[in-house]
Amino acid sequence: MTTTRNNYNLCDQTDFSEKVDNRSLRWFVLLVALVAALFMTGCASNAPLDTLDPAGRKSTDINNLINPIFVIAGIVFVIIQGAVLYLGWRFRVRAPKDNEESFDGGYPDEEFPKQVHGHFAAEISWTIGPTILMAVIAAISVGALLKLDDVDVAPDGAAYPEVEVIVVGQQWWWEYQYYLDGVEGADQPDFVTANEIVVPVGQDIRLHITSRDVLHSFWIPRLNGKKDSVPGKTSPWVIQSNEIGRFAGQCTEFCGLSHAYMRMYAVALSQDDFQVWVNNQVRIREPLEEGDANYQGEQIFIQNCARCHVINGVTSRELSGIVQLDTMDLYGNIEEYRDHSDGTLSQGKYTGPENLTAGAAPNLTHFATRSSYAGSFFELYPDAQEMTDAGNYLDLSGSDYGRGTLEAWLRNSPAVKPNAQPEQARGMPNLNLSEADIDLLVDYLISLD
Ligand code: HEC
Ligand SMILES: [Cu+2]
Repeated sequence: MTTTRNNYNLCDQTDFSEKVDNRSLRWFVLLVALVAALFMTGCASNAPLDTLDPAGRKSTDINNLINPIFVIAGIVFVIIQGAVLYLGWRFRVRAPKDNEESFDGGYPDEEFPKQVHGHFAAEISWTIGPTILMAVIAAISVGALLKLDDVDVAPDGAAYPEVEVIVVGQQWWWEYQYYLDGVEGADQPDFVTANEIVVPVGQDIRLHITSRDVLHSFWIPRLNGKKDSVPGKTSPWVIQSNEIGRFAGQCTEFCGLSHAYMRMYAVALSQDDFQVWVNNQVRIREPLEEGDANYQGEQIFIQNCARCHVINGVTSRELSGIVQLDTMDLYGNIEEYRDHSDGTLSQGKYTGPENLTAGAAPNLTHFATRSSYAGSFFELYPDAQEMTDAGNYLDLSGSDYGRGTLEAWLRNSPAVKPNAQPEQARGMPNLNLSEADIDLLVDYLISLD
């Protein structure tokens, strides 16, 4: 049954072409915006988050889920979009040709397609088909999720089966508390580091992810999916890498001002290098003697920095009477705090000068062994990525470093990373140091290998 439409009068010829111009302009703008947005996702060249290039067991599981679903979704997309485009083209409204007679704003060769009502087979198939498809996708998704949630580490052949790490998120950096014999029964970590979580290649490492302040989310895309870091709660997680190298990560739960600058790296070392790294990290420093090259820098550090930062063996209370901030006691619970100079526990919000409600400051005992700092927003060594990927992470502290950026950080850290909110005491404040002191401090910091 075909009818010719002879009362088409939505618009006359001129209106119609104006509409087309307007509409295609709008589509063009939308398309440009879309393409630009796609390109912009590749802009953060210093934080390459690659979800499609798995380097570990868990991220491979995720990738194995993405691929079949992408293929299914792709086929459905092509069929549906193909049909929509074809129908749009096949049944488009045609303007009258010059030699055709137009009547009353109508279009002479317009036809109504055949109308179908209540086609049983069609209705059943477009109900059952997608249902089966969704059921298949659901089944493989749930299977993969269960696999990811399985945080039992596979210890087969593991060289360091007991190592566990408490991961503490805070505004806006990550702390790693290493327990070489597992967290159970241990009352304090063997050492504490920041920004970079170092693991032996090939081995599952059990993480316990938590937060000192607000919600964050721990995500190293090439090694595993995201795990929220929740204050007052500890979530188990596992990372494992099959490759030696450095893998970028990003906090993926919006956590305030500097959320975008809250990054981290996971570094996978050969098993031998990992042991060397551990042996160095547990090392406690000796205070320098008068006459040592960096003695003056260390003194300036103790005066200006030790109220927030710990250097094991140097900033202890016996030496300086300073409150140590490397435990959760002080900041984990702002209703209650412990003064480490005499161990007393007090009620109420701590109001001393070191009241960083966002958490303790990074432990700097082996600062110069890390490739990045301040939430991995700054690289300490410009060629850290290449060196680490080539297995030379342990040699970093002997290579060139970015003195200028480190000076800028000490000169006025909130100016280079939107950080300190004085009324809330988040991040590292501007300490108004003299250039001479900054010089000495940089020399000292870079000596902390
Ligand atoms: C009021 C507390 C406070 C004081 C005092 C302080 N800092 Fe900090 N510092 C922080 C916090 C918090 C961070 C983490 C900031 C971030 O990552 O955004 C930090 C980060 C750093 C880092 C980067 C460490 C890393 O591995 O990420 C260095 C280096 C540093 N501070 C050096 C110093 C020096 C040197 C002094 C003394 C001149 C000093 N800080 C004084 C709180 C403080
Ligand atoms: Cu965060």
